[in-house]
Amino acid sequence: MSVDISTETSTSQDTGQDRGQDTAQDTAQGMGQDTAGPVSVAAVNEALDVGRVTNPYVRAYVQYWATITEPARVEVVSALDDARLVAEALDAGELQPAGHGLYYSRSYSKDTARSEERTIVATDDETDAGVYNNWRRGDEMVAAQIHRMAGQSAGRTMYVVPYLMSPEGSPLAQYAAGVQLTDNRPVVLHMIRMARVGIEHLDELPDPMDFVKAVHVTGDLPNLGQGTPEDQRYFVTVADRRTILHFGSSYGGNALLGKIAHGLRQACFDGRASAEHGVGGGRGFLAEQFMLLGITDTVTGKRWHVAGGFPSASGKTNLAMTLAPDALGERYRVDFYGDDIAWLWVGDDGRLYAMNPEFGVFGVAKDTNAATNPTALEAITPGSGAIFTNVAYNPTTQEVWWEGRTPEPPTDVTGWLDWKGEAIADREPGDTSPWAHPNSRFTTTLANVPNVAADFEAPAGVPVDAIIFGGRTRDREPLVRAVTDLAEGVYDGLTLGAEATFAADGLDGQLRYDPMSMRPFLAYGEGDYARHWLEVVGAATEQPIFAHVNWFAKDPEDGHFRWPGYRENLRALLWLLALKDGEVTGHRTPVGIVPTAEELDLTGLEVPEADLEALLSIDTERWRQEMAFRADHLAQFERLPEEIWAAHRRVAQALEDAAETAADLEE
Ligand code: OXD
Ligand code: MN
Repeated sequence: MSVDISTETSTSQDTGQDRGQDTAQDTAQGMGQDTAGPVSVAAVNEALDVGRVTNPYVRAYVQYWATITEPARVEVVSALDDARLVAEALDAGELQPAGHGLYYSRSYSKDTARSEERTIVATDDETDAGVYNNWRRGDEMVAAQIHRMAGQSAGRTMYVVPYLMSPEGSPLAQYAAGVQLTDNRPVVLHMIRMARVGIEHLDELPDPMDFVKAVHVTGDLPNLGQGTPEDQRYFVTVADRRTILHFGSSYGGNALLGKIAHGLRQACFDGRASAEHGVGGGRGFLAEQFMLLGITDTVTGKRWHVAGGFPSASGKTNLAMTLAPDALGERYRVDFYGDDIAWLWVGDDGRLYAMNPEFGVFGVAKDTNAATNPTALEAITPGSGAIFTNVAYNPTTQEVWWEGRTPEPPTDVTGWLDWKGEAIADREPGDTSPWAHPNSRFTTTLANVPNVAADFEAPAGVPVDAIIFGGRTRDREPLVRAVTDLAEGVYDGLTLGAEATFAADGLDGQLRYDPMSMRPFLAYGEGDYARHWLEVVGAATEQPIFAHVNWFAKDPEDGHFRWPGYRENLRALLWLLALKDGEVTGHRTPVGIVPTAEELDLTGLEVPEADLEALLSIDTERWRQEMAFRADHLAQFERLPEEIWAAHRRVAQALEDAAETAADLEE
């Protein structure tokens, strides 16, 4: 695979090495003065030499962007630089200590989340436009970003961060290499936790041009007009040039380019394009916002792997990092692979495989506690190197806190600062605004998670037995419904959504659709994406079972959650895997197979009978209402495969038949 990088990359191989006019001051390793002018060509070359960057395309790319963004110096980093960079960031006040080997960072207050409306996918092919991907022309967006980024790194260091978004030796490693340029040291420290960082990861590129060019320029955050008509920010993936150009944020979701921009958006595009290069038996691969876990039955020795997508706030991270419920813990072991991204492909043996391209977890802190996610808490203990962002912080005691960490905030508020850095003690009486930002985060490596799978870095990935989708719905969805037909499974993913949380968000009970939980990350049109899904998974000789899960059903009378959730959710997955293995049969409904009450292992768990009955049944009327919304949702997508429409019609017809039978019985 190689791509034309001429528009972004200087073709000049001018090393400038013997011009001799540069002093050691403005050369490598960040030794120059802040007042220094733009780094010279010779100084960039020296930095690249010191950083052992020999790939001429990487060198030309760095030179080109240094000319545009005009940093004062350039430094090539590797994971081995972490301790030094942490010390520098502490000295500079970019990080603050949060206990032994733990760090705290605070962002600019208007820069705390991804901005979907400022995020663009650009290509040269208009047919890549989808409903959700904010498609624009490549040339237009490259020119706009060059204009925005010009001179914007003045006085700063441009860090060159070579990275790999896959385990070393993965069959998809060719799509996983990238070089992020960033003028932000905390971003480098996050990248070191979230990706495999170091030039050695790029040593084995099949083609020296096979790296994603990922340029991040922070910009003058207080003056970017965030959320106003004058908004200066743009987060652009020029997917057909394998180039990412993000300007105007230091928040992880916008600034850690290996993660969302490369790991999801670029990889979504590459996954389809890679079919031409024979990947996945000529079908390519899928890059999905999926968690990935392993379950082992220690009695039978059976081992399964489950991948799945959940729209935000539907419990994906908690499920990804779950342990078996206490009552089943002797028998079942749950292994963690990943909480946010999985790449899936069909291996040479015909099985569907998955791997987590990331190296760390960038988790939402809110509501993370010993009950919801004990393994996350263990992954951020002293010495783990974790970085907390936008939580509440006490500089005196070096403690951090977020809503839901403990039932109540610390009673002694002395020294505590909220996420904006304002003293809690100075708050007006009655001020109940959160101490931590609702999107505050912790960043830690996968290896810190106590139940990380022994083979989480295995180059071959792991075979996938089940693909689950998990929405957040209060009444219509049962606890789990299995789907054994591929097109119906893909259809279910395309109609995934979370219920509007406030009346203002939408109609009562109506979903905000989030196909496969990929709405903000799709690189091309939804119809073509559905086709790619059918082709990749359809090529597997052993089909995974699909399922839809819902942990959020409520009793309409008093609003209590019918299912305890969290670690108990494993019971639904165990039933699903037993169904796949032919050990249970469930009962068939128009929308899939649901467990019978006897089949669900409820050892050590009390679920009131009325709740259980509701959890394992289908509300046909509510489903019929949903089908009309689904038809409108799907009708937006161009080139939606006929197989998906046929699946929709089958489910709709089965619901009509069920309604008729129910009416007949009533008569
Ligand atoms: C996200 C994330 O924004 O994973 O989805 O951080
Ligand atoms: Mn995510």
